[in-house]
Amino acid sequence: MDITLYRYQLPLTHPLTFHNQTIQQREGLLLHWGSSWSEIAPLPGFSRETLAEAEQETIAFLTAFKQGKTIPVIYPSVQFGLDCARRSWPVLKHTPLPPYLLLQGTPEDIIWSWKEWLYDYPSRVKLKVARYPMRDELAMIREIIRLAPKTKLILDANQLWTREEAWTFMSHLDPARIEYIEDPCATYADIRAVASHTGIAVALDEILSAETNWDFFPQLKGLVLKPTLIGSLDKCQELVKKAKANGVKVVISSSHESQLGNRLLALLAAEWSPEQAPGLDTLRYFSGSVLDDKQQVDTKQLQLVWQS
Ligand code: OSB
Ligand code: MG
Repeated sequence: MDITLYRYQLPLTHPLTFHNQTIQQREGLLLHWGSSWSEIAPLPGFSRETLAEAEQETIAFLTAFKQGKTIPVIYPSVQFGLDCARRSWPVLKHTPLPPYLLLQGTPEDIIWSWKEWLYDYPSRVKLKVARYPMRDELAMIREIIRLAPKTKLILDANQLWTREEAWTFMSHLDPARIEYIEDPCATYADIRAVASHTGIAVALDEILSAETNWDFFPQLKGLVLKPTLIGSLDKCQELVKKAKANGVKVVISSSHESQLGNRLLALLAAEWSPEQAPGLDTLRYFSGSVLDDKQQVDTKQLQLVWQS
C-alpha cells in the first residue's frame, strides 16, 4: 500500500487570531493512505503541538510502520489524522446537516451584516463574545434578537471572562434565546457557578481537550468536540457516549482544517450526532482550496514531505 504525506498552505481572506496568535495563512499536512485521505493540522493558539512537531511525529510513525512496527503517537492532531486515515468509514444512515452560521467581526460589522441579510433568518447563529466592551456586545445581541425573533444564539467566550464578568454578562441575557454559551470562563468550577446562578445554558469546548475533571450539571447543554484537539477517535466517541447518556448535545466543530478535514468532520458529525448542526462554518475564511472542481485533492498545490 502506498502512503504519502504532503504539506499544504492555504491563504486566508484576512488574518485570524486564536488566543493572541495571529496567522496569515493556514498550514497543515494531508495524508494519503492507500485510497483514503486525512488531515493533520494543529491550530496555533489552540494545539499544544506545532506543525513541525506534528510532522516529525507523523514521519516517525510512518517510518516505523514501513518496517512493520506500530509505535504510539501522543499529539492529538496526529492521532486524529492517523485514525481517520486507517478508519473503515461506515455507510451513513443520515445525510450530513449543513453547519450553523458563524458570524465574526466587530459588533458593528455583525449588526450591519444581519440587517442586510437577504434570506430568512437561520434558526441558529454563532457569535464570539468577550472581545469588545460588554455594552456593545449586549447591544449587538439585543439587535440580532430584535430583527430575528425566532433565531437562537450560540455564544462563545473562549474562556475570556472572569467569573464576575461572565455573571454580569449572562444576567442580561434571556435564557429562552440562548442555545448555549461555550466556555464563558477558564475553569470548570467558574463555568458551572455562573451557569447555575444565571440559569443560562452552557457548553464545554476547550476544557474537553485539557481537563478530565468535569461532570454534568443541569445547565450543561452541549459538548463541543474538536477532534483535531481531542485526538483519537476512540476518545471522541467516548465523549459522545457520555454526552448521550446524560442527555447532552454533541456538536462536532472545526479547528479551521482545510476543505478536506472539514469534510471528514462533517461525516463524523452525521455519524455521531446526526440531529445536531455541526460547527463547521469556517471554510469561507480560505481564499484557496486543497480540492479541485471534482472535490479531489489537488496534489499539484501540495509539497511532498514523505513517501513509502
Ligand atoms: O472558539 O470554538 C471556537 C474554531 C477554531 C478554534 C476555536 C473555535 C473555533 C470555532 C469553530 O468556533 C466553529 C464552531 O465551533 O462553530
Ligand atoms: Mg468554542
